[in-house]
Amino acid sequence: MITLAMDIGGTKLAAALVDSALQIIARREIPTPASQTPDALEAALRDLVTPLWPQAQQFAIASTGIIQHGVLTSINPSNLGGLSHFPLVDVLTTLTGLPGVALNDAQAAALAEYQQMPPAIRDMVFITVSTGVGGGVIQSGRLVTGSGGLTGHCGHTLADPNGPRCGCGRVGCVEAIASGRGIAAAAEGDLAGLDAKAIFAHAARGHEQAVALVERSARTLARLIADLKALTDCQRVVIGGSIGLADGYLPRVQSYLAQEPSAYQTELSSARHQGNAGLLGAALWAQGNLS
Ligand code: ADP
Ligand code: BMX
Repeated sequence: MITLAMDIGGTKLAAALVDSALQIIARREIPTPASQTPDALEAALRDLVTPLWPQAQQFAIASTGIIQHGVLTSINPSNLGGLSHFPLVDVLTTLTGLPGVALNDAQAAALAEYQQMPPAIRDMVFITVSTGVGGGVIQSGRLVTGSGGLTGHCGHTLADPNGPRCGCGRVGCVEAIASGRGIAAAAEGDLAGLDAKAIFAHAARGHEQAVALVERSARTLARLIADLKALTDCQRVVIGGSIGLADGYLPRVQSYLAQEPSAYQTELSSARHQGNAGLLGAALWAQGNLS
């Protein structure tokens, strides 16, 4: 059984053919279209999957946003160019004629990463630090999605009541400070207008403001992890997303977490599947729900 897996993020769209042993046999990636009308997203998805889908028997989507009944609803529409609703599963079924499923990107990644955990770990949280900040919660060995699909949306918990307004409508969310968009939005002077990747490159060369922006993100994430430990008693937090996986980021988070009282500390690790965690988690979800 070959699954066409897709990962829809605020910055990039990825697709892969994944076999029953969860091996990736082909993979493509394109930027998320800048003008994100439903038509633009549909056209980009068509371009992405056309070379792949004829070899697949089913599809599986990991997507940014709250995913319920195959429909994407943004909690932070500004992450997705203002796109608030998109009928993911219907669009892909029409495009490919295949049966398929969809779930949130961080929830999918949590599922894939949990497969790699030692059996003693029953409670785990995955956090993506990427365009936004997303999360997936494993409790007692099972992925929790919630009745409304919202479980794990830890990017929208409060980091600073005096912080920036988040695209979700709240003020001071973790995402508004720690995410790629949050880092870029706070940049001033010679860093103004740069994306988070470029700001990390400046930080690596010791640029004072860039270092401060990266530290602010890592400190905010560490506090979030302490909150998640209190809420879920997680034995492990796995960090992914291009910012979460960036050189030196995890050790920074670790050093801020070490400043918290011991009850709020937990083991941290980088996503074993790196940038493929969402794709593989979606394929696993399809194996459990379709095959
Ligand atoms: P998506 O949000 O689409 O899943 P990513 O996980 O790649 O995509 O996250 C995109 C964010 O990560 C952007 O803000 C981008 O600037 C930033 N980014 C990409 N590569 C790097 C890198 N090597 N170091 C730091 N930040 C990066
Ligand atoms: C936002 C939210 C989450 C998502 C997270 C990471 C939207 C469109 N997305 O908090 O559902 O998991 O971003 O998304 O409201 P990414 O695009 O950074 O991977």
